[in-house]
Amino acid sequence: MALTYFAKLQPSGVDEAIEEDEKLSQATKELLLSLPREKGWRTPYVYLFQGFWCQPHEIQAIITFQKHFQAKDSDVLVATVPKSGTTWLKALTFATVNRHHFSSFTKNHPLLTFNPHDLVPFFEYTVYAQNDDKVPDLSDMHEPRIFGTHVPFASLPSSIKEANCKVIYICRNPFDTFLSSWIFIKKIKPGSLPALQLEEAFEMYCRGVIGFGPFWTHMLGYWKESIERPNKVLFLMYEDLKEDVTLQLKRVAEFLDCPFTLEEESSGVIDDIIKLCSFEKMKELEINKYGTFARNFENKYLFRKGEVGDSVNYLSPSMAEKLTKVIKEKLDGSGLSFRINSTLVQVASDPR
Ligand code: PAP
Repeated sequence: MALTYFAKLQPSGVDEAIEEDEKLSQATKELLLSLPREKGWRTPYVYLFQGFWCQPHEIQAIITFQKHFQAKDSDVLVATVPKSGTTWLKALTFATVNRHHFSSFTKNHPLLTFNPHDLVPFFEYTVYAQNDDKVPDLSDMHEPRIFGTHVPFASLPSSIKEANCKVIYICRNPFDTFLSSWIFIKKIKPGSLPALQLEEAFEMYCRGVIGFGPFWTHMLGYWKESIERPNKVLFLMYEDLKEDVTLQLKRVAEFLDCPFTLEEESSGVIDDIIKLCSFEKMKELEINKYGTFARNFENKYLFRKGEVGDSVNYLSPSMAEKLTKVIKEKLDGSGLSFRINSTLVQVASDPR
């Protein structure tokens, strides 16, 4: 594969940051030495692990996840490429699945005081973020358990693939996903690392070098599974949610075997959930203005603009053209396409 070949051309050797990292086991350090690596977005390097690019701590956590996680049939998994609408979908899923447990969507609802990432934990950043010797006991978790992950479908533990648990995937057009990632990482990156310039980050993104990328492999993995097993994987689009969130939320509830009743619909339950999870509402909550995620970054950075097509304000015509080509080439024949903002399409087809 061209990607692997390129990565192998990079100088190999010891990464000092890895050597001194006490949170990484010796086994992980040795594994990292054997993997192709490239300059990272947020860490000095990302490593090509099981066919996707990943940061060292995540690789260790994913190995623990693959080794120990036992899926239950009632589990729900929210899966995404980073910056595709994870926070939004986690909130909508949590509020929908647990709607009978809370008497109000405006008072005392957990989403008013917790960030969605705290209520729907990521396997790779939260659940299995500790060393292998500290594997959490998940048997006491309230059911249905809802988890989040950025791990590509092919690398999910076999128990998830084999159990009757459900996976909801949200996909976003790569133009906006790229932009959202670049801006987010610029804000949260440690000061010791120089910020990636837009052009450099864009080149890396187009080659697939970004956390959990290439983006096309990630999307296609879940896309194909959603076609082959529509009861297992529901494939959603961020742009569709922005256009008609009611329709998409009803799809989610039906897929999870908890459809909204006519009575719920007429009494405004769907509207209440949508309002509670809306960008405007979530952005203004104390927890999302001043809280932090896993002591890693401030929650406020998860809520930027929440719009479709903002990338048109950042990408040059030649960049838009280049990414359009990459998308066409990589997704060709798959049936997966994006209703990209018309201005972007115009820019991409009119290189000056
Ligand atoms: P993550 O992968 O770090 O969890 P994720 O939530 O997937 O991030 O993506 C963040 C994007 O979703 C941001 O997009 P932007 O940079 O283009 O603005 C963020 O604004 C947007 N977002 C967050 N919450 C919502 C929401 N409730 N409704 C719509 N968009 C949202």
